[in-house]
Amino acid sequence: MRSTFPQLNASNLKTALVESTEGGNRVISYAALNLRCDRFAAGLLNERADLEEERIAFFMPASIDYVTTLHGIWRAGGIAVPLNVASAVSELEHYLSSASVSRMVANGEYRESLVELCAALNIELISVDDVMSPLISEGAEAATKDLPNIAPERRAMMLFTSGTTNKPKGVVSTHKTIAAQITTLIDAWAWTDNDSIPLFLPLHHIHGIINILSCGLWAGATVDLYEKFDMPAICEKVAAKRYNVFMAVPTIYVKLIHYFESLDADAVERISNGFKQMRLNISGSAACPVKLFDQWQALTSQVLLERYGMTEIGMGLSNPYKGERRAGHVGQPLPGVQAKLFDEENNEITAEDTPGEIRVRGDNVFLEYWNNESATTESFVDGWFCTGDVAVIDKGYFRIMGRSSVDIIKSGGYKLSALEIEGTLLTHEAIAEVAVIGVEDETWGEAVSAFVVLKSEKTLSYDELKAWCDGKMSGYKVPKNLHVVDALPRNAMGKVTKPALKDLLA
Ligand code: MCA
Ligand code: AMP
Repeated sequence: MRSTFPQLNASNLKTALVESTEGGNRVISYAALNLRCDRFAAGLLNERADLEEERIAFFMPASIDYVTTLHGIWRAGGIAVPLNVASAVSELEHYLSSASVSRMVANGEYRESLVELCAALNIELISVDDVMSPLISEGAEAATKDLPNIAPERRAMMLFTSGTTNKPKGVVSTHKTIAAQITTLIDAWAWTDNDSIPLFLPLHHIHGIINILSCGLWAGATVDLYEKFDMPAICEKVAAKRYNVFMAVPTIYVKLIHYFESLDADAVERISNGFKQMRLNISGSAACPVKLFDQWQALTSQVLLERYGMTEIGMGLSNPYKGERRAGHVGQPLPGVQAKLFDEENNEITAEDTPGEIRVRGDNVFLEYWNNESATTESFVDGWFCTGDVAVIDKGYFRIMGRSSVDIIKSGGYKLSALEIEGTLLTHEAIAEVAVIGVEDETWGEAVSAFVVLKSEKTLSYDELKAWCDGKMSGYKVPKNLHVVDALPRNAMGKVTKPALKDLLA
């Protein structure tokens, strides 16, 4: 017997995953994928009965091996720690040591890039083939017979989110959390085994892991895996009417619209017809501007379904599948999710148009921040998780107003900590003081902008800074612009007043 949470739809020989590679497509059915996950789990266990929440990290793009690893760890009783393959290797050290990771799964060039780091941290570096090949000769039966029975309350996954503090925290969810996050979306968005969806988002975040991959596999749909957002290849498949569901962050819809502008009218018509015939297009992870909502509808006839979520809660609010999808709004609580607004004195706000913090309760909410009891306790009030996002209720629908912290930036769907970026920039030998803010941007939503005071006699150009950041932080964190100033605006307490920096730009 093995855990029922979270499960793959094991029913048939239908295609579960299609992996696009340079050499062509690799296709796997549900039955074959299940066997692979079992074998991988058995290989991880080796002689042990249960991994007992051992943390196993993996550094892989979207692939059959990624899914094998994720489900294999779950089936063997471990905690899956998927890492961002776009991370600078220097950024991984914090994730690996704070989670006390003992094994790391990576293949090919990704494996090569980790050899030194894993040796330094005493982490065993393994590949999917290393783990599975000893079992292949033993046949299907041998692989499955000894997998443990996993209680739904057991820890299953750790994702890292940038907090307002310097170091990203590990957000731990259980099998039960993950199952709740998946099933609410299966119901709300009417997933079926007739669905077919492209997956091109990174696989270390809820959007890719839960909303697309896990929902698709739970429903018995077909998920096409792309290593990255390969716009021409994806648009070709859209034009060929391969997909009926499409999920992306607003930046991707902006990029698609720009791409259309570079194509001739016939090509645009083919692709927009491909979108037109879909049953659902979803936008989330960051605010979808009303202008973008309207542009997308004009181009494709699709009325974007906008929803709101967070690493700690999965999805919380959604516009309806059937019913009014209102631009600039994120809808209402999903089935099984409770979401309310509260004021600073922890009083519930029920009046319309009165801003308050969104707080969430339900099986979808994470268990804890790893090894950080105080942060976990502080993020809950009376059992409600405090999101830090401010919203109003406007004619029955939630509308996001912004965040309570200026130190969180959302760029292209990635949540970034201004303080983390500042910490790295401060190690530059020319920089004396620095403040990082997010500045409104049509493509990225917010663009990372750095204000620096230089040490005396030093100079720094934007290109020099960008080159220096290479390898020290993920590319998407690198400031999009640099402002050298004589002094940073500070309040009477000496704290930088970040809103004043935005005023400087205006
Ligand atoms: C890439 N670049 C970026 C970003 N992405 N800069 C700022 N912000 C970004 N998000 C930079 C690169 O560093 C590079 O810079 C240049 O853009 C081109 O990089 P490339 O990788 O080719 O770009 P892309 O493939 O077009 O990537 C854009 C993207 C990607 C597809 C929108 O950022 C992405 O996948 N974003 C989604 C992240 C996501 O899944 N978020 C969900 C989190 P240079 O040329 O200077 O080197 S989960 C969540 O938020 C909650 C739960 C929720 O509600 O979903
Ligand atoms: P993360 O911590 O990376 O999961 O990012 C979660 C954050 O993304 C939320 O706290 C919100 O600030 C933001 N977010 C997600 N969806 C939306 C949306 N539809 N509109 C505005 N902000 C959103």
